[in-house]
Amino acid sequence: HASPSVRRYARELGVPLDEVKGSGPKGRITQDDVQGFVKGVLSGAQQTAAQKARAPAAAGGSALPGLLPWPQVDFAKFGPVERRDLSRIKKISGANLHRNWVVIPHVTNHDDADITELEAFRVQLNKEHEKSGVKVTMLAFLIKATVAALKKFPEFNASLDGEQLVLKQYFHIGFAADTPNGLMVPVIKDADRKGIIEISQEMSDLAKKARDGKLSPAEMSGGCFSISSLGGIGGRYFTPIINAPEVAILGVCRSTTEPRWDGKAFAPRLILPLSLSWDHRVIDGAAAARFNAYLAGILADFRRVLL
Ligand code: CAO
Repeated sequence: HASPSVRRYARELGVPLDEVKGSGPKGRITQDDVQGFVKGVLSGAQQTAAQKARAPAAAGGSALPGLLPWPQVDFAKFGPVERRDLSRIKKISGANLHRNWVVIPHVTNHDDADITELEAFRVQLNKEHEKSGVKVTMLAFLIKATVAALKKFPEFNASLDGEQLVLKQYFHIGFAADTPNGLMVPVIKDADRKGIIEISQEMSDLAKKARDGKLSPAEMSGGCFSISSLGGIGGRYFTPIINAPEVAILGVCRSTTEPRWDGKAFAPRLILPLSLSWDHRVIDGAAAARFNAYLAGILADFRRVLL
């Protein structure tokens, strides 16, 4: 129960009256009760039902209404433990990854690219540029190949804005960098206008800055598409989480020499595993399979980037 003036007051403040406890006669809600509710929410002492539904599961709330609360376990009961605070970057990237994982309907397509010739070319380039101090990396070729694929499939270079798709006419590619403090995603701006050597140099500078904790917000913003390369570390395939508001991300693992049938015999080929995660609200499975196949085609014969 609440008087019309209290109802109006609650409406103006956006207070859900059914969540306010009344202190008046017969549980009637007073203006003071509404004010107390607002103060409680602002001070963090209280949450609205909508806030509770959005609260991270690990913080004790449920990620979605109806989910069980996060298990509360006294780990020390089972053996010795040590508690460590999450780094600032882990807290920020964790909250972003959690939102993206929960909100975006992810699908991941796996494919392989034959990079035998490309790797030989990369090794040759590095010999030629030995004295320059710039190391040409596979990731630089992947960035350039990705730009070509984004040009061919523009819905991958887009963001959702309500019921509209914002198609970008620029090509800023982010790459995941592992740092002592956690994951960071520096962005190579205008990758379409840069050569492989320039991209390699810039990536090395940005990765160093990321590791030294010196990346500026501008160097991490404006990305259209991200690449997460675990190639230097290992693994076969994985399911990368999309870096919202982007709509797709490419995961790359370690290349291995494998026997491939060339029509007459098995030949040893260097095979790079690709994992493309995409937002099913924007992209369809057929388009994702085509994107991967196109990308693999470019990596197999880099001259195709000119087409
Ligand atoms: N297959 C096989 N070997 C590969 C490879 C691949 N796909 N990619 C790189 N390598 C090899 C390189 O040849 C190089 O070997 P040498 O030291 O013998 O020359 C070594 O791995 C390091 O590679 P690199 O110098 O080219 O560096 P990179 O481009 O692979 O990586 C960077 C740079 C910043 C992406 C990397 O340091 C990094 O942080 N990776 C982790 C990204 C990550 O954490 N992703 C997960 C995000 S989701 O949690």
